Amino acid sequence: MSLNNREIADIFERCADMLQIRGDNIHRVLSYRRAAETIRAAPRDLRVIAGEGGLTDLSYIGKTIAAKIDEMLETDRLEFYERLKAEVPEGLVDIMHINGVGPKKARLFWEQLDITSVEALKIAADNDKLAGLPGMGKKSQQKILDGIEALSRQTGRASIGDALPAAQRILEHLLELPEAQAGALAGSIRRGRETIGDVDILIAGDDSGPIMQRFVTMESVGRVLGHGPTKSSVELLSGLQVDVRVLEKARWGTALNYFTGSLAHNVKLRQIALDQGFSLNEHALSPVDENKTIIETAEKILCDSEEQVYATLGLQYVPPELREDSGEIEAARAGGLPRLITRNDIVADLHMHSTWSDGKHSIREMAEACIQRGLRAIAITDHSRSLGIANGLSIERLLTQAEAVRQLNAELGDEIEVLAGTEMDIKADGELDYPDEILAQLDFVIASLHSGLQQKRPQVTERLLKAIRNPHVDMIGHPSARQFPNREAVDADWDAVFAAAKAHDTILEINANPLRLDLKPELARLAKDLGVLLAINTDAHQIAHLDLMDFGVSNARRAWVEPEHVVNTWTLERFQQWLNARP
Ligand code: DGT
Ligand code: CA
Ligand code: CA
Ligand code: ZN
Repeated sequence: MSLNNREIADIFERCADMLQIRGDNIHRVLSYRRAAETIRAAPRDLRVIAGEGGLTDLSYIGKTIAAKIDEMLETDRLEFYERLKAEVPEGLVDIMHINGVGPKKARLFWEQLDITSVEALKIAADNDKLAGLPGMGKKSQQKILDGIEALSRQTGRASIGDALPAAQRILEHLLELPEAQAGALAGSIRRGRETIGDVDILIAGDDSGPIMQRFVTMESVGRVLGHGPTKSSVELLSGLQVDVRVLEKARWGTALNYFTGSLAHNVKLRQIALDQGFSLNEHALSPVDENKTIIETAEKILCDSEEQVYATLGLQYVPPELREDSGEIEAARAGGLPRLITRNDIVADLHMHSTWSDGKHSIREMAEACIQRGLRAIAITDHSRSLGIANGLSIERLLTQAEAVRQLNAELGDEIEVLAGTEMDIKADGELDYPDEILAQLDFVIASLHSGLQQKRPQVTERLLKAIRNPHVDMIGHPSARQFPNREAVDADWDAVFAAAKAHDTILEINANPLRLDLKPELARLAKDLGVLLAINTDAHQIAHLDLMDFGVSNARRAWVEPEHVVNTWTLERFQQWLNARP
């Protein structure tokens, strides 16, 4: 076995981790980390790139790193990494990735208690051995135990933010072939789930040979897991698994329906079909006798569209995001499916950052990028003063920024409305980061949890309620503070939070960043059902992030959300009226 892109990236990543544990210069650590990132994102095999002499053309790959890549391609090992392993026990790398640990603490546990594995760390924490170490206490010890538990729950699923662009590229690549008559993504990625087990792609065509050949020989393939005429599977260099199925165009509707799932939705549909005298599978609707056995002599119904499948069963067409057997079939039968929100309904983005805090672009650059994207209103919402790590704004800087935003707004005229806002921290002690008289001077105030995320339910709930009740707070940002892959949502009494949001007319956010997607669909649906206002925002820290809106819209669709429930679908006039009616 020779090393592939992902394995080489992993080795560099581990080198970076070990250097960091050893206490090396941060620039040296970062050079390995960035190289790993570049390699993970590379769409082509490193072996091919190296063969063309193109390694150093990749960003963050200089001569030193390129030489190490060559060494790994030739010898399947890296001497530098072997030497590091002799010095820094490998288990420390796993330890430092536990939520709440990091390189310094990993080193502390190693030096003080000779701990070199996650298991040993868990035993030490269970026996109360960590709490007495310098800079540690009962709380941080418990946090580590929680972190170890979270680690064991990790599933190896990909974020939709990583999987969707890769899947779309493959689909387009296959559709370039004349043999490919039509194509679509299916499975969980079509349903817009926040994590993806594997990517499912369907292609319609009569001659599958060239399609499968093109698929298994793509440059981004790491390993071929199966190669047949109707189904092939590969593992990409990134580690993502992709299945491609080729089928007759005449059966497109039943096939797309079957492979989109979910399994639970399919099972219910099949029962409805049986009740009407048909067996439903990926190939057709086949008439059955009273023993539910297929009547071989009877003519089968082939469906070339999903619409036809649902119509034949007497159902409204069910959008993929709803196919989770959570009431959609009953609603489709009664003609009561929601008119789901779409990207086109969105005319505003009320949460974004600029160079004033931890964003990459200036407020003008962000505003102009939003004009290009057709938005009618945005809010500039940089971090607040206690978030030092994100260069949060002091009161003085906040007020200066608000003036700069209003100036910009005047210059941009009718093209877009730029609101002066803040993403204010709800501090761990429950206090808000700016006083009311300052908040009163802003156009749009977000309050968000960024710290104290491990607190117990009553405490977290109280913090959220206090922010919601403050008349100056217009919206709660990413309310549960979850982050993929390993930061759990806070534990809060959501019934109480939603009731308060409804009572005080405070918006709850659906944060569109694919690493957040917060509120998650289940909670957003509950909030919506209670009449709570929602907003879908990108929380962009750079211009490219403005395009993450689609993920938020999918998430809202999974929550059965209609345009009416979402304030950034409203006309500017209506939204401003709403704002003006607030203190
Ligand atoms: P994933 O990959 O774990 O994120 O989730 P899915 O939903 O993409 O699941 P996957 O890839 O195993 O299968 C794709 C779809 O194919 C699934 O949503 C429903 C359909 N499917 C798979 N196996 C069966 C089965 O045994 N019976 C039926 N009715 N449908 C199936
Ligand atoms: Ca799948
Ligand atoms: Ca699959
Ligand atoms: Zn933010």
